[in-house]
Amino acid sequence: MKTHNLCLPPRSRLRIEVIGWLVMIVLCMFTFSQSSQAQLPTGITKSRWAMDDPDYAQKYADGAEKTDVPGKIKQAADARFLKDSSGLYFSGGLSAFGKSANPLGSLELGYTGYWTSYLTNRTGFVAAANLDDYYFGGEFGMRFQTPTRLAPFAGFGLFAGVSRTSESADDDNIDNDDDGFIDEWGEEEESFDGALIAVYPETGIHFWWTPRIRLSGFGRYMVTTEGRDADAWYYGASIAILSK
Ligand SMILES: [Ca+2]
Ligand SMILES: [Ca+2]
Repeated sequence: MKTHNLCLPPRSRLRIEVIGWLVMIVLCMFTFSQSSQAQLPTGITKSRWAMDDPDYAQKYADGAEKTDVPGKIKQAADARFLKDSSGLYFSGGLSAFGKSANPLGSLELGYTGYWTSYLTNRTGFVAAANLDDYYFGGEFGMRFQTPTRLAPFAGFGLFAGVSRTSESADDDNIDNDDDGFIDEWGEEEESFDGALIAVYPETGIHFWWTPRIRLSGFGRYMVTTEGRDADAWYYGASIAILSK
C-alpha cells in the first residue's frame, strides 16, 4: 500500500485550514449568540442603559422625567463614560483581492482602547489565508466615532505581514515536501512569498450590547503592495470586551 496516497497535498491542507477558520468564526458567533440569549442588550426597558458603569450611574442618578423626551434620548444614547476603557477584541472578515475571485479570510485578535470617548486605537495580530497563500502579520489602526451607544465610525489602519505560498513541484526531481516520494502526484513546494503591506480607510458602526460588550461591523478598502489591481474591499465583524 502506498502510504503517500493518504497524505494530503499542501493545497488541500490549505483548503481544509480555510474551511477550519470559517468553522471557527461560525462557532464564535454561535457561542456569542448563546451567551447573549442569557444576557439581552441592556436598556431594553430602561433608557438609563449603562447603570452598571459607576460614572454613568453617578451622572444619571436622577434620571430624566417621564415627560422629558430629549432627556430620555440623551441618557439612552450617552456613551461618554467609555473614555479610558480598554480591552480585547476579536474580528473575522473576508475579502476578494482584486479580480482573482480568490477570497481571503482573516482573523484578528488584539487590544483596543478609548483615548477619549470618541477616539480609539488598536493593535492586533492577524492571520489570513486564501487558497494559495497564508499571511501572518500585525495590525494598527485608529477610529473616530460618535460617543454614543450606537456609534458610526470612520478610521484608517495599517496591516503588515509576510506570506507563504505553495506552487506545483511534481516535475523537478526533488522531494519538496519531505514525505519520502519524489514528484508524486500533487506534490507542491511551500515558499516565502515576500511581504504584504496594506493601508486602508474604513467605516462601520459600533453597537454597545452592554456597557462592556461592543459589537461592530465594518468595511475596509485595502490598498496593498500587490498593486492597484489587487485593491479590494474587506468586510468584517468584531466583538470587543472592554473595562476601565
Ligand atoms: Ca514528495
Ligand atoms: Ca518535486
